[in-house]
Amino acid sequence: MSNGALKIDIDGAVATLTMNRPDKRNAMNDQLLAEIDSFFANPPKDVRVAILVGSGGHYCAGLDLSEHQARDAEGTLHHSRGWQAVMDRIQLSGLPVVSALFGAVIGGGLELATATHVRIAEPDCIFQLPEGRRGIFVGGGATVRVGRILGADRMIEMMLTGRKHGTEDAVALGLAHYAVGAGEALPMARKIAAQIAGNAPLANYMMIQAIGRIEDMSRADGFFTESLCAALAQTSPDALEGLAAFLEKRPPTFR
Ligand code: 1HE
Repeated sequence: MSNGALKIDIDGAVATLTMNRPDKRNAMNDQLLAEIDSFFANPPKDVRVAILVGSGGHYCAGLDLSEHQARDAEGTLHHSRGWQAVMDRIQLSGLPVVSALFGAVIGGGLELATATHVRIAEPDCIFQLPEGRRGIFVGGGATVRVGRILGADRMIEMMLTGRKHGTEDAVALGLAHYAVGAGEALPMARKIAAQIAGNAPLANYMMIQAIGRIEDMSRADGFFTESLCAALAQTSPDALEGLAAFLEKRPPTFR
């Protein structure tokens, strides 16, 4: 299925979303952003995990600078808030999202990748925040998501210098979780997606919804929220099934 900028392939419980603007290194224009948003706003019923990948050897080269319009402060505020809303939707739609990374993971492309939950990187990845060179600033959530992964100090250095981190650095810094060989990111993403799709849906949902929010809470509120999540998950039918399957030495069958 394709509306143009985003190709959507569904195989059982896994949807693969391919950003399909290879001539522009999958730079993000309003259409691509809207198509990604519309998928996560209303994911197909039987889909349990999404994979996000680019075409033509790149993940995403960030904001489409050729379609960049001069906006006033109010217009830029709304544009940035629009990006943040889409990145939030990706992170919190309830579907776990696995990114297969190669080539450019730059600017808004890194903002996009860090809104996804599992990031698998091939050796040729370029992780960069070159906004300073373009005379602009991040606006798709990087100060929060990349800032929390790297810490403010490292993010400031990364932006000031515009340096490019390679895959090994990115894994050490937490920008990516796995380093794989050339051509291996998408196959590994499929493997991991299938594994995640085999978890109990409510357990996946809790991981995605609770852990990031707990990071924003006080310790006391975090511990209490954790207990509430445990109470919901551990009293669900899937918990009975998961525990019984373990004791009976068989794979679980969840709802
Ligand atoms: C683009 C874009 C783009 C490529 N917008 N057109 N992002 C950037 O600053 C990244 C800018 N791009 C690059 O650094 C390089 O293009 C790449 C490292 C990604 C790829 O290099 P390469 O040698 O493979 O390709 P290329 O020849 O540079 O690019 C191929 C074409 O894609 C070319 O167009 P053509 O008409 O000359 O063929 C490029 O202009 C085009 N292209 N990237 C538009 N980004 C919410 S705020 C977020 C703020 C940001 O994201 S700022 C960072 C923007």
